Amino acid sequence: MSSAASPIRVVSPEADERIFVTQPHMAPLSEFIPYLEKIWDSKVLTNRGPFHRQLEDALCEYLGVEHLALFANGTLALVTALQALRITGEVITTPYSFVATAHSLLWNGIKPVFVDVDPNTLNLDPKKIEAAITPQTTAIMPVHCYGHPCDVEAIRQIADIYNLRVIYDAAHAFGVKTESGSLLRHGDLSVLSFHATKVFNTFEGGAIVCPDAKTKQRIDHLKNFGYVDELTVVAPGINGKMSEINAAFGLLQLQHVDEAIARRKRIDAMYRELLRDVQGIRCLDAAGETASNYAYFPILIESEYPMSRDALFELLRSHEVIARRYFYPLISDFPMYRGLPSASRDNLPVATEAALKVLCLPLYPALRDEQVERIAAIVAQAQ
Ligand code: T4K
Repeated sequence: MSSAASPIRVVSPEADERIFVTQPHMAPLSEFIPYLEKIWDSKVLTNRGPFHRQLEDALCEYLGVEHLALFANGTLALVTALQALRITGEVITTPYSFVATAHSLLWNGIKPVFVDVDPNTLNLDPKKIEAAITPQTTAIMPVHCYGHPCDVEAIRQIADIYNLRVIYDAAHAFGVKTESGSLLRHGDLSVLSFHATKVFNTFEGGAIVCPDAKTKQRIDHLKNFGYVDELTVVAPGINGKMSEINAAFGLLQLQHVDEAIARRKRIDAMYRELLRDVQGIRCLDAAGETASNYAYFPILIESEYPMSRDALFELLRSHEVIARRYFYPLISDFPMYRGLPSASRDNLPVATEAALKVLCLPLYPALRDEQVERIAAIVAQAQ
């Protein structure tokens, strides 16, 4: 459908002006050159070089956490976090996430046990966790989906009672705070992603946030093949290290992240205002955070809306707006998971419904006000 044929009065963008769900925020190239020059001079490209160490310290300070180990990406960080705590058996997790969450369990030979999500936050529903615990359960892996905090207190209480470890997949939760400070301080470990599509990106990258120096040391060994020194290998570790070029870029990006989040906040507010009175469109609310990062703008297309979620998805595409259905399909519907008893849709009614209703609208710092208005107009005027 072309916009000329559409009843919606919106300006048709040029073919090369497609608006994607996100676009990486990048510091000016000129500011990066001095970092590159230093790397070219030193010839230190990787293996915990100076930029790597500086970025770990800078992120601890920015995020308000004690210890942090950088990784080449968030998925390797998740896989290693499970290794660091020697997790085995069964782990309770959410089906409503990016597939890397559950894949990290399979890579460790762990059985994922899917539990349904809360209808308001779309995060793991603590009320449903206890019923899924078996003698094989060793841990819970919740996700702060879209950067909205899980019910960390309720999860902690269950973990304490059943002696379970908690590893948060905090890939979306960079910089998010609650009344008690950084959200990343909850659980035994939290895992971040610095992928190109994230609020803070290092091209590819990730990190594990941990509470004590001993755990960080174990994680540092695990991400470097298990090497302690030239002669000592203490574990079958992996190569999960972040390179100097990514770390240097991260240091520069950190100087610009506050302005990026401020712009995201403005876009989030614009969408909420423009979509407030649109029947059948529900914007997902914050979940008790005192500082948000506005990582995503998910809307839920309810039955009162004049068209289905997929029809709206296609309508937006016809206007060169490439929204995304994060997270559809559910992880539990992919072939390597769907045979698990916990993957049954009857066990996951809230997640199943949310996956059919959700659409993430474009949200990134370079998105202009008039583009936000145009996207909201397409959603508001659809019929
Ligand atoms: N846990 C959770 C909860 C996660 O969401 C993720 C990653 C992970 C763990 C794993 O962390 P990492 O190992 O990735 O560090 C994207 C990302 O690839 C993935 O990192 C992210 N979650 C997931 C939610 O989204 P896709 O398949 O949607 O990406 P893609 O390539 O379609 O990118 C979306 C849009 O972004 C593109 O249409 C255009 C724009 N884009 C993307 C890239 C990569 C750019 O403008 N430039 C780029 O370089 O998965």
